Amino acid sequence: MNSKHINVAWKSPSNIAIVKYWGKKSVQVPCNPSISFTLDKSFTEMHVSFTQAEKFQLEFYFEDKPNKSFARRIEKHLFELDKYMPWIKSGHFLIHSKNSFPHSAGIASSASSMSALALCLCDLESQINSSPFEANDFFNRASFISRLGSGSACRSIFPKLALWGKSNIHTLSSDLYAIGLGNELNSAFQKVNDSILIINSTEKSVSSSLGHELMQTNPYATSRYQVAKENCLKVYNALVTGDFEKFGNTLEEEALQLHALMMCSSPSFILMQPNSLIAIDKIRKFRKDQGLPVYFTLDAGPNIHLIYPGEIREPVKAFIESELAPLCDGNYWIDDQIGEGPKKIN
Ligand code: 2P0
Repeated sequence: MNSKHINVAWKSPSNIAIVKYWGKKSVQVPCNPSISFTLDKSFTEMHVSFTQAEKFQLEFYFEDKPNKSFARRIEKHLFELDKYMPWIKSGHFLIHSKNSFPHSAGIASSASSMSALALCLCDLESQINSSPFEANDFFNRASFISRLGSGSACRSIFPKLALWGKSNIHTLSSDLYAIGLGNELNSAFQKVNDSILIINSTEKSVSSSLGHELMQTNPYATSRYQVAKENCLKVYNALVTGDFEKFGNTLEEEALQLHALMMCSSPSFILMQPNSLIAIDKIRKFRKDQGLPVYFTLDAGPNIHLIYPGEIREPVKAFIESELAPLCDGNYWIDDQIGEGPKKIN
């Protein structure tokens, strides 16, 4: 090892799944392939200072304050990476992390934070070994390492569009890392907007790990995994041909199926709230009345992601401000869009 002390920093975005990952096998292997848009304004910025030491040590700060629960998760992840990055155990890590979105926004931050951490680790690795990776190899490895921290994080590594999980869409697809498909997107999807309506900003009532675990006994699991595979193909075809309507119909089907799966799990969870349903109703009515391609999706929580082409931003913004923002917690919504993926901070 040449370097005794190395600082690295990366900014990495969150992503919104079009076809959802819900259900996994051991070691973060998904039960079905998933596809996502990479976001732009919702990101984590992480600074890692590594010093070679006798013994492993971690100091973790979230928004300049020590954060024990996230530190424990990162420590566990770093120990589990020993097989792939043995140098970790002889390092003192000082990590500062912050998100561009408020912690209380109810947005899953594991995708942005675990991908930012993986990028920092792969960057450290190449400097420690004095062997710069080819760009493609670097991002593949970062996606692989991200997946071990949080499944959905492996999709955040790539610009615009990512596919994770073995699928007949693409010969290079893998259960072990995501691949970027941004350059296959039709021009109709180059400027997709994602307006995130914060219906409720409190913590999720079901953790992702419990949600994935509940799929093991869900009576509809087998048919769900088959439908998800087919939906990946449908969505991919719509994305490359520029068919916003076909894309939007599958987007909504996926979101409602994810919530239906949780409703019929044992124990069961209802993660939407009355205002989520009112918003969905208004969105569908607006689409029909105005003839505009505005569709919705949800994560495993009550917040609504409004997905539409950038070209119709003005009328949609007016609709959000008059009809949807009043349904949000403190009228709060996040004005995001499809993004170019992670960036190294110098
Ligand atoms: C997704 N979600 O595809 C789905 C849709 C939430 C709803 O992936 O246990 O935090 O860390 O692998 O990635 C959330 O699960 O789960 C998730 P882990 P993760 O985005």
